[in-house]
Amino acid sequence: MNDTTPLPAPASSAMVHVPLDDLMALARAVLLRLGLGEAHAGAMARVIVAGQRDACQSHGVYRLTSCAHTVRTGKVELQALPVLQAGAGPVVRVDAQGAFSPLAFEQGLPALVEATRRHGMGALVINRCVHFSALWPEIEALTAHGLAALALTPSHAWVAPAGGHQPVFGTNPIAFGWPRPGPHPYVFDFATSAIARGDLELHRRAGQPLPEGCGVDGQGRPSTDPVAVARGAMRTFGGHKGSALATMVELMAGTLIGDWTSRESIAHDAGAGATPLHGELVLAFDPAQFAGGDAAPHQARAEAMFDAITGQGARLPSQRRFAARALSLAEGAAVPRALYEEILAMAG
Ligand code: NDP
Ligand code: PYC
Repeated sequence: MNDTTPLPAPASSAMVHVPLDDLMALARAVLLRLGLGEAHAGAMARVIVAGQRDACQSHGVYRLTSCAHTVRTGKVELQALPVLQAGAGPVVRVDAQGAFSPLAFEQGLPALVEATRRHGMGALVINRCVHFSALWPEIEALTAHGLAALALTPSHAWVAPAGGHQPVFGTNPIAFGWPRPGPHPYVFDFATSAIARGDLELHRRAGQPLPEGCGVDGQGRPSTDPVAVARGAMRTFGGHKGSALATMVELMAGTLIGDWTSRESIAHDAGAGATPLHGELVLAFDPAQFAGGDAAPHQARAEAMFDAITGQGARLPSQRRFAARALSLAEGAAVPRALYEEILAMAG
């Protein structure tokens, strides 16, 4: 959720601070109890706990509740293991076989890095995955190898095109990363909708209205009621520009990779309210090969640009996340108390 769409911060007494190892054990226990295989539970817990650690409330431990609902609908494979297809070319494919996506990404990552080193550029195509996660953990896994990266994925058709009011697009996130000297890469990761669906759900759970401009009700009238917007349509960010970016995500991470668009994902869902089922496209670029020689001076020019941004008091994307991460590593991840209790109950 960006600075223009704030959900009022809970009072500090409404938060508990949970050491990251404990939160990881709790998330794994919940996922195993839901019937997921060991490998899936581990990969999913890593992504979910990373979200909470970085204070990304819409993609942190709250996701355990929607994973549980998805399992109950029967719309996800609990044990199926990803099937990797990596040849000598730049495109690495992983068929997630209808299971959750984090394990598919983890299994494709080494082959993607190898293909990128070999060809200068590589693509990871993940097919048939149930996708609930933020994209920045995947981007950071690539910048850690010194690569630039771009990730795209559709979701369910919840979002109307600019000028219309019938859902066509998913919330379709786009994430980008650029490796930097020091511990933190440059990373942005955002939904192309005015608000992520996860944030809409958090507003609904908290009984809070949405910020203006996030969606319309079933009659196409602007609304700030999360329930009415969930029944109507969400809006893209930035009008026709967000609408075009959302279209690109449907094409590049849907039809291009032979997988479902958000419309097909929601048709398959048939009102069950499960997490979307579709594909994901992750692209990686080796700066050493793209620069056409020594990349170091060009990296230095990128650093000069970052300095020009922060030098005037503007912040870089992910700066808030990295600050939250440092705090969580020192004090444990902050989790809303009511949510923590709900998750403890889920773990039995
Ligand atoms: P936000 O609007 O919260 O943040 C978007 C990006 O902008 C972040 O990188 C954020 O950095 C940065 N940012 C925010 N405010 C500023 C600022 N003032 N100056 C500079 N940068 C800023 O993201 P969304 O709510 O749109 O998306 C949240 C998450 O939801 C994403 O991780 C996305 O991947 C996930 N998502 C997943 C979907 C899926 O299908 N799997 C679908 C849709 C969304 P920072 O974090 O540091 O604030
Ligand atoms: O927050 O929009 C969202 C979302 C959709 C799928 C996973 N997260």
